[in-house]
Amino acid sequence: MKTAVIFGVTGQDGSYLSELLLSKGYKVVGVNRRTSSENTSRITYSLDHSNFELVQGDVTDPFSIHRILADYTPNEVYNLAAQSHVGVSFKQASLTWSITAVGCMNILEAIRSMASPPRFYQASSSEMFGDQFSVAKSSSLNSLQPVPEPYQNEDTPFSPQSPYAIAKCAAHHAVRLYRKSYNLYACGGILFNHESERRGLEFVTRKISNYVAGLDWATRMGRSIPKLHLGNLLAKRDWGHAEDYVEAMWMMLQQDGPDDYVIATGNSHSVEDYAKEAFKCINIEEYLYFIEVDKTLARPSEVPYLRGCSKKAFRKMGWKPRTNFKSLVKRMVDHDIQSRFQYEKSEAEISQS
Ligand code: NAP
Ligand code: F7E
Repeated sequence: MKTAVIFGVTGQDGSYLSELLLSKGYKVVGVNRRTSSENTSRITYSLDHSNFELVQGDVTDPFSIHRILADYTPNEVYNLAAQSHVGVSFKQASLTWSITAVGCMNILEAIRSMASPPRFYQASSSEMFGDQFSVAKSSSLNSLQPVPEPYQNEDTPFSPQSPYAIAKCAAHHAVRLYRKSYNLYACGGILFNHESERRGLEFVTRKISNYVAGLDWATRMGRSIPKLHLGNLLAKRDWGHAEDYVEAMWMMLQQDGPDDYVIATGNSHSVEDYAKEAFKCINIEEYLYFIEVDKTLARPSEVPYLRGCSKKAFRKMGWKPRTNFKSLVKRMVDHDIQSRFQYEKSEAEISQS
């Protein structure tokens, strides 16, 4: 039986990856940092599984990493641990670097000192591209073709626009260096935005789907709720579903040799497009009425446009996304509406008991 260690198991991706690996017959060791209140709500399925173990550790504490790797001698290690909110990284830059950059270095150092180093996956990010993109060479165009949309792929230069993105670039370069210098099987998965029903409420997609569910409930109750405050509505992102993306992480560690891959859907939509689609799920066309643009939510520096080209991942690993933009939005809104129903039902049961 293969053993995998997941740093960041309590997060969105950690929870899906854990379930994927358990379904493939792995023993999964999930690493959880100490928090003052419960943070395992996303991994209830894994916690009940006989092949899953939750251990305490923190990527900023090299001793805890060494201990876990020595105790379990895993075949594969996935580093998903990060302070992953871009906006927060402007306010807690040093903490973000410690977790997101130094944390990766700590794991790489621990791995290279092992007698039999495990395969390593690093959660790199499309944020590393920042304001850069590539365009198809003009020689591949003729006058009948429309100008192709710009994109980012493995050859697009990095131009990080936040403390978070700089930390991810540092970690990504460390992975490349350790792969070359110590012959490690280490991969950087350059994943574009991926969302889900388990996405944190502070990310824009979930913030919107959760608001729409609240509005749906309020309308049914004949009540009104405050407007939805959003920052930059014009930023464009390439949004996919996290379930599809964790599969790519696993695939990267099953190849003949290590490499870096862009993972994306190839389609880009603005924050406003997402909002429009989400309100449509509850039959509201006049969505702008419910939105207030709040300048305090705009970032000091923005990433205006992301659209990934994951041809390499398809060509070399056969990976492709299954969930398109419309179904992603619908899944998230439907889930949040259902959660509200469940909550209302249990509140009503409590008040009657
Ligand atoms: P997430 O939900 O924010 O999860 C981050 C995880 O890291 C959580 O389990 C968190 O634990 C853990 N963590 C934070 N600090 C830690 C520390 N010092 N030691 C150990 N664990 C720590 O993020 P996600 O969306 O699942 O993303 C997973 C990874 O992919 C992250 O590295 C993120 O930067 C990267 N990424 C995400 C996307 C995306 O669109 N989702 C795209 C590209 C790259 P707590 O539960 O205790 O907070
Ligand atoms: O913002 C704009 C915001 O915070 C998306 C992380 O997983 O993906 C994620 O980073 C866009 C930005 O995600 C609000 O300015 C407008 O342009 O949902 P987000 P992100 O910054 O793209 C990358 C790939 C990662 O690696 C990260 O870990 O939406 N926006 N209004 C807003 N964003 C937020 N959060 N809240 C707003 O009210």
